[in-house]
Order: sequence, then structure tokens, then C-alpha cells
Amino acid sequence: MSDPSRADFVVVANRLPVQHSMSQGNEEWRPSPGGLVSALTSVLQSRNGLWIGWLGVSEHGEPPATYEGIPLKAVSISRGEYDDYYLGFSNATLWPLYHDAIRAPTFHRHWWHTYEDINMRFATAAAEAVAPGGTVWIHDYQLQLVPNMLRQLRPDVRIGFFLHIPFPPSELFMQLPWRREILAGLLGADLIGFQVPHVASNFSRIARRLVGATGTDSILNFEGRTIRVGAFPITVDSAQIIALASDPGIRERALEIRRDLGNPEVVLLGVDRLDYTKGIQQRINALTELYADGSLSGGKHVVVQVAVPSRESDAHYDLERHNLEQVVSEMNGDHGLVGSPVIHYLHQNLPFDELLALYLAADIMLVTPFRDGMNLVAKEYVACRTDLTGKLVLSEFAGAAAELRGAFMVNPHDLEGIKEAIRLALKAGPKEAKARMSRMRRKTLRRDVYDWAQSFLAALQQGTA
Ligand code: GDG
Repeated sequence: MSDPSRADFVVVANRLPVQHSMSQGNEEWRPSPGGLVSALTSVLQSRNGLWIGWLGVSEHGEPPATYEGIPLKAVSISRGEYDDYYLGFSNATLWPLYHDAIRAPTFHRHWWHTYEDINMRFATAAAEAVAPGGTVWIHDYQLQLVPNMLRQLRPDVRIGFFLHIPFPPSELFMQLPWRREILAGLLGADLIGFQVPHVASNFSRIARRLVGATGTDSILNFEGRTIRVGAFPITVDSAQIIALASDPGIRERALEIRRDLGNPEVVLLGVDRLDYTKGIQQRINALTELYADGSLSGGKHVVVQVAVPSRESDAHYDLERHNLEQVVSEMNGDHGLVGSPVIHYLHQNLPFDELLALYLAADIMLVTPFRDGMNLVAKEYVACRTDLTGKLVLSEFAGAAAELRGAFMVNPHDLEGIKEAIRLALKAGPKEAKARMSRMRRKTLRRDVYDWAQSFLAALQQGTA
């Protein structure tokens, strides 16, 4: 007899799919934005699933028991644990280490111990929630120990893990004092998914070298079990984006944005979480030099940079914001005209409709992270350009670069290279732009985020039956 209080399918992620917000003095729980929530929601709905996650730092009482019919189970994390597990080990140790160490990672034993404790809390919650023989899909770098912890508690369960961010090359991963524990944690899964193939192979090599796993890059053997390893590049909800891109209200808003910007010849756009991995300052430095050398000119070329507030209680992010705002105001000070700034900067979380209108208003999209697991902004821009206009300048170091070969590629560390790519994008005529955009759309529209979730889960079921 199956226990009705247990679910056949469980998603475990750091965050629940709802977030707290205040609207005109009223408290509300709203869905967290993004395609991941939509994709997982539909999979959970079709499989009698449940979502386990943390509510975020807010102390706003109980979240709803369900979201779109999906039961939610909140894991609570105290203020002190938040500092050590989230701000500390997740975002000041793992995040920089996994992104090429472009900021020095910090290692503290007490952060690690709290990371272990919180991972055990998530694993216990999953073990209590999943039905016999059920499936658990664990997400991202905050929860890398959960696969093995859950396996110890519930050996009957099928366990998948997907890493949304890069996995570092061995030279960097070796710095981690708890490198063996992290590998053993991940290897508790039946399937470990990464964004791009070379990252998956790199992980398997490290696992063979460091903890004595055997096998190939795609099938490892460890402690008597078989673990599949593969690439599952995440993508966007293209049907939804295409529908929004043809919405008359959003199209009108895109025209209005261009009018508000003074009807320039060219609008250049950046949209990023305000994060030091995204290369925003370097990009603005490149743009400033292009205004200085006359490749761009005030009134004719206008830049819009949306920097979405992120991890605001972290001092690194605070400093990043401060430095970014400094270069933005210098750029306007040096090159702006009265009533016509050269860069419009928004430090805001915008409604998705407004983001779409900005994508439609932009002639050139600038996506130049120093390192990025995938980068969905690049794919969203491509998906919404249904008329095949628009040009994308894209970092070689974003996972998306493997698919979006029609972009103007840049090494984000090379200031002259960024400038040159922007010049080339400015120069490219409509025919070249169309050919490049068609190429990128063919690739992007082949699969959507629902296919992504289905392909991961199909691979996870392989070898069962
Ligand atoms: C991590 C990995 C990987 C942005 N501004 C607003 C807004 N957004 C939405 C975008 C996009 C998402 O946020 C950002 O996703 P990215 O992929 O660009 O970057 P990360 O947040 O760093 O995501 C990344 C991703 O996980 C998925 O696996 O691709 O590499 O780092 O969807 O549209 N949404 C709204 N308002 C905004 O102002 N509503």
C-alpha cells in the first residue's frame, strides 16, 4: 500500500518556487521568476510531486502549503546558519571557486560544518517525503552533499543531481579542503547532470583521480554502484517567450522605451544579476572607451544596463555595486549630453513583461560574463527576436556559447576584444544579422525547458525497470 502522504517525485532546491513580497501594504507569496520554476512545476504536476526548499531570509510566517497544486515543504534555516551556509560556504567559498576564482574563495571550517548540517536537513526532509522507490531530483551547488546523505537514509530511491553553475577545472577544485567529501556527496546520485559536455567530462576525470572512481566520462563506478554523468544544457520556455514577443502591449512598450531613450539609432542592452562573475564593469569600461574614440556617440547610441539586485547582504556584492555605479556615472559625466545620458542604469528587479519589452527594444544585446554555467538572458533575447533582427555579443565563457555560434564572440577579459566585437556588431548589416540570428534561433528553438527536464528525468530512469 502506498502512503498518500509521500510523493513519487520530489524536487529539492535551495529555494521554494514562491517568494514573499509586499504589495500596497499587503503580504503576498508570488512565484519566483524564471523558466526553471515553470518547467519543474509542470513535471511535478504530472507526477504527483512535491517541492522541498528554503523560504529565503524573510521572516514572514508560513508560506502557502501548495503552489499550483504542488505541495511545498519548507526547510527552515536560522539567521546564523544563513550566514555560514548561504552567505559563507555557498556564496563566498563555492561560488567564486566554481567561477574561475575571479574573486578569491574563502575557506572556513565552521562554514563547512554548517553546510554539512543544512545539507543533512534537506536530505532528511527528502527522505521523509519520498515514497518507496520514488525519484528525487536535487538542484545546484548549495546541496552537493544531499545525494549521498539521502542515499544512506533511503537506498531504495532514484536520485538525480543537476549543477546549474560551472564545475571548476581540477587545479581550482583541488584547493577545496573538503574536495573528497564534495565528490563523495555528488557520487551518491544515480545521475549527475552539468550544463555542458566538457564540464561533465572534467568532473568524471576528477572523480577518477581523487576518489578512485573507475569507468568512462559518462559512466562511473564508485563503491559498487553505477553513476551516469552527462550534459543537459538548460534552456528557456521558448513558446511563452514567443507568445509574449507578439503581445501588442509588450510591442508597444518596446516602441515607447525607444521613444523615451530619444529614438537613438542603436540601443545596446545588458541585463544581469548584479554579480562580479557577469563582467558588467569590464563591459562598461569597453563602452566608455568606444564613446571616447568616437565609435559610439551620444544621442545616436544609447546603452541600457539592468543590474538586478542580488545577495545584497554580502560585502563583495555591495562593493561590486558601488564600483559599478562609479563607472556608470563617470561614463555619463564624460560622454552624456544634457537630457540625453549615454547609459541608463536600473538597479531593479523588473517584471518579466518589461524585460521582454527591453529585449525587443534592443539592437545589440551584451552578455559578457567571465564565467557562467549557461546564461539564460542570451537565450531569452534570441528566443524573442521573432523578426530575425538583433545582434548578440556573447562571452566565450558562458555555457550558452556552445550553442549560440551566431553570436559575436568575445573573451570577456580582453577589453580590446570586447570593443572590437561591439564595433563588428554595429557594422554588420541586416543580411548578416539575419543570418546570424536565424542560426541561433534554429538551435535555441529546437528544445525548450520542458524538454530539458524530460530528458534529464528520462536519463535518470535508465537502468531502472
Ligand atoms: C544560474 C547560473 C544558469 C533577470 N533580470 C530580471 C529577471 N531576470 C531573469 C532572466 C533569466 C534569469 O533571471 C537569469 O538567469 P541567468 O542564466 O542569466 O543567470 P543566473 O541568475 O546567474 O542563473 C546560470 C542559470 O542558473 C540556470 O541554470 O543559466 O549560468 O548562474 O531568466 O530573465 N527576471 C525578472 N526581472 C528582472 O529584472 N522578472
